[in-house]
Formats: sequence, structure tokens, C-alpha cells
Amino acid sequence: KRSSRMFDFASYHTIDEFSTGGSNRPAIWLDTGIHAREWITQATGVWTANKIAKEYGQDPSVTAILDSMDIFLEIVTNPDGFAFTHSSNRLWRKTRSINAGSRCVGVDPNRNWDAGFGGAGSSSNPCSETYHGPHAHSEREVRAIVDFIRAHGNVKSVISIHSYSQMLLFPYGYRRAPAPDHQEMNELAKKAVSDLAAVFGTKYTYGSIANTIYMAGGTTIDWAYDNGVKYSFTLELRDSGRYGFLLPSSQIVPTATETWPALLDIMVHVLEHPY
Ligand code: PAY
Ligand code: ZN
Repeated sequence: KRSSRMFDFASYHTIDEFSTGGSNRPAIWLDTGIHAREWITQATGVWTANKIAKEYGQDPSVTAILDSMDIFLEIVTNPDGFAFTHSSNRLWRKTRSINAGSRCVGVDPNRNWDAGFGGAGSSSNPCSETYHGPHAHSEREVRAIVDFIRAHGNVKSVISIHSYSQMLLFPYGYRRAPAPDHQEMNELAKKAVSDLAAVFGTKYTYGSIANTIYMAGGTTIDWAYDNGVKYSFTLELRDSGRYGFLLPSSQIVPTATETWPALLDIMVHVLEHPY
């Protein structure tokens, strides 16, 4: 079953749901494109949607996953920002919110979550690329996911897909101290990046956000983790800086193809480690 749900917000949010039945099964949440300019991520989301649908009943892991869990995938997580990267500024990152008292537009939707909100690596300046917003969950794009995950109540994994830097990251971003599940996440990440590299040799680093890329307060996966979603990861897809956000379209299929085994490793681990 592939259905979409419309949320009644000014920007509408479409979520692909992959489910073979049951009611409120344990679920995996995937999002791409929360940062508008990270075009390889929305493209990878589309490829991945097709892959999930195609492999059910073919690939034993996908079949096992969908026989007992549901997958939710939001591809264009920042629709207003994405439209703006097409119409006006290819490198737009944030939402398109009007900021009271400022001429600058937009909030960083990966600094807007209620986990270390306003902390290191976020800015209170509306003109900054990492502006955290007036309060946690001020952005409709963020609030929609918060409400969805809370209402669902059985989300076991959140995977938020960004680019670029070639990294597999996990909590925390808002503090340097290791998360309680650090060791398990580290081992899973190690396996996932090794299976990713096995496809075309693309090298990923892995570790906590704070210790691998930089400190960042108010990120998606820190909120998910602190709200009971144990398996919370962020992928930073290709490349490592040569083209950055302007990754050539010839790399879309290779990027999505190599990312798939890493996603599958995480999803299989979630299936095999119920909690
Ligand atoms: O993905 O949660 C994460 C790590 C922090 C990201 C962030 O700053 O929100 C990392 C950047 C991103 O994907 O937005 C990295 C890219 C290259 C950037 O814009 O600096
Ligand atoms: Zn990003």
C-alpha cells in the first residue's frame, strides 16, 4: 500500500506510507529535504520509495521489515524552501517563515526542535543560516513531524537525510557527552558505512553529531532520541565538498544505490532489536 496523507497547513506535507496491514505497527520514519538546497536527498527519497515498493516480496529483508513494521517517508520536508531553490536561490537552506522585526526570512528547521533548543551551534539572529526560530517547533514543517510522531506513538527509528559530507551521525548534537546507547549506535553505524562503501568505495565517517561534524542544538534526531526513539540517525550524503549541494545529476542513482544498504542495515537492526 502506498498512500499519502495531507496535513492541513499552509504548506502541505505529503508522507508516503509503506504498510502491509496491521494497526499501528512499530514504525520507521524517514525524511529527506528538510534543508531545501540538499537536492540529492529528495532525489534519493524518490529512488528509495520505488526501491521499498519493488523489493517487497523479493528481498527477504525488505519483506521481513514490512511484514511487521511500517515505513513512513516524507520526501519534500521543506516544500516552501524547496520551491524557493527552484525559483530564486538554489542555495536556500531554511524555511520561508517571515520573522517578526527582521527583514531576513526563514528558520533553520534543523535547529528548531525541542532538544538543546537555542544551544551551541544555533543562532538567535534571524539572518543566520542556523537561526533557531522564535521558539521550539515554531516551524510548521517541524511541528507536523512532531505531531505525527507523537500521535503515532510507536515510531522506533527516525532517519533524517541531509547532504553533504558523507557521514552517518547519531545523537547527540547538543552536547558532547555520549548518549546512553552510544556503543550500539556506533557499531551499527560502522557496519552501515562499511556496507555503503562496498558498493562504489564511497567513504563515510560516523559518530555523534557533536564529535563528528560540530555542535548543533535543536536537531531532529536529538529530539527523536530524547523522546524515546532509540534508533535515531542522520545521513549526510555525497559528496565531501567538490560539488557540495550542486551535486551533478549523474550522481543521483549511484548515491541512492549505495545509500540503500546502509538504510537497510538500520531497518533490519530495528526489526531485530524490538524495545
Ligand atoms: O545532519 O544533523 C545533522 C548535522 C548537522 C547538519 C546541520 O548543520 O544542520 C550538517 C549540515 C547539514 O546537512 O545541514 C552540513 C551541510 C554541508 C551544511 O549545510 O553545512
Ligand atoms: Zn542539512
